Amino acid sequence: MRIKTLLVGLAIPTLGMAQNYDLPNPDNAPAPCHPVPHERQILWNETEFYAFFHYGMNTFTGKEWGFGDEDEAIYAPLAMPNPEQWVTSVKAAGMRGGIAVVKHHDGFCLWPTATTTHSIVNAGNDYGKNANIPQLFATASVKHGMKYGFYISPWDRNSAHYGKDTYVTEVFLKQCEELAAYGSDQFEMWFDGARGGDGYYGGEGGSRNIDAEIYYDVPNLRARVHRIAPNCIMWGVGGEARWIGNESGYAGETDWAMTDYLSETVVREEGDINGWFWNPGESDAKATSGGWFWHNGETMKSAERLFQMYLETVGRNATLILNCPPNQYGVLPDQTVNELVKLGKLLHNRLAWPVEGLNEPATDLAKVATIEVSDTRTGGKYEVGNLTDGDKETYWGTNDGDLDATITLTWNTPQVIRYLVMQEPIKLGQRIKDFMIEYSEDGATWTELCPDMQTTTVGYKRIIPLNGSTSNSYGDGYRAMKLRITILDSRACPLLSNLNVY
Ligand code: FUL
Repeated sequence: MRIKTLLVGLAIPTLGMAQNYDLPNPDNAPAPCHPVPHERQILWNETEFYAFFHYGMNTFTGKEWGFGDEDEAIYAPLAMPNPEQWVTSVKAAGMRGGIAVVKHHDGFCLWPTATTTHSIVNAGNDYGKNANIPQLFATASVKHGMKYGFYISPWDRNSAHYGKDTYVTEVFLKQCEELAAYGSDQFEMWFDGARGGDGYYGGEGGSRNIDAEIYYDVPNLRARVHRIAPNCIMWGVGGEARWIGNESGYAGETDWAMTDYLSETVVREEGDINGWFWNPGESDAKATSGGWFWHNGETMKSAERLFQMYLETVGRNATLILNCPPNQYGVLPDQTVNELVKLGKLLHNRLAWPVEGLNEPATDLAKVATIEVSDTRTGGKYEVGNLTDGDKETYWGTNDGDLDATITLTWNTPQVIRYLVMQEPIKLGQRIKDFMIEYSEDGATWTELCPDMQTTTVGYKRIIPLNGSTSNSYGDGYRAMKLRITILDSRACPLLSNLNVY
């Protein structure tokens, strides 16, 4: 270490500045292709698929947006709310965590906060008063090995402070800090984009409108929560992950994890190859037919429809936060639970997604193939075997300047193939921008697969239904002796950490 410092120090006056700071690189490690994610964004991305639980005052009024003037006594659960049931139900679908809504736009807080009396402290019955939702939810999540976080609406129609400076300093930031204290290991805090309008505003009424970027003191908000919960992604207004631009459960087929700042819908869905900061997409979508909150008579979407959503979000370099609303008993209804179990089976049987209690995953055919690549980066650490070793830290890649490559999988006997999964080691940036997939049944003649799909970006994860259809992806599959992936272009030498074929 001392020798290196000395050499750099001596070299400065005599050599060009750029070389003087080159670090030794004995493994020929590829340079990152900027921008790159923060470590907490990588951890967040690895959650992939998690739940949203909209529950609160609206569950009892039947509204989607409460006005803020609701009497606290209306919040009166018909049984003790059971967040542990929420957590175990979504775990059966293969989800890895969840976000509980603990304050919606009506301002009613599902924990005893020091900032307002509009909270469970004044609930209509003991079930309501005694169920501290963030606490129960955090405890249940930890018990079941699930990640957790909270939705706290910045817009608060109950608070007389809303729109004034005092709301941010005396109410909102304090509430975020109170919630951060429910678990320093929480993975995401969710802030919706609503930014004012009509409200009860503590009885003063009127319309209040704010500029979210300035009003919520975002840099301070981020810093104060990260001081308590360092790996907590500040979603939306927090600027660490972006809304995917729709609430229908899809991302763009092309999806970059970078953007410039606030962007129009197409950039939200597709990101921006020239974006200057790492701002990966999250898709929020409803598993039920109607609103975000539970309403009598609403039905659950089918497991097949939810599987399609998964392919169009997680399979396109976004994460999926799927809303499953608890009812007035404080539990997920049976219909929800049953469909979630079916979804877990589909993910496990088709994509080998790990689901507790299920032990017959789809066979990963990449593991039994012979894989040849056109190029391998020198340095001894970037071999093709890294694609299938199950280690997210190792990767295959090409030499600097080689922006295209082929990867060919060959089986001894033809295999029926339906899905291709690829992952880039995103800590080195998102690189691949164009690829093509072909298969051969006889080992000699090639046919392109899903030619109408944008086979452009990969990112943290890309899942390609090989028949090109997300709504009917399973189908008959293709009998293949060989499968060839041609990377046609990349922002820097392409790298892949994982490859699966099912
Ligand atoms: C939106 C809110 O206005 C909806 O009520 C819901 O909570 C959704 C997830 O975010 O911005």
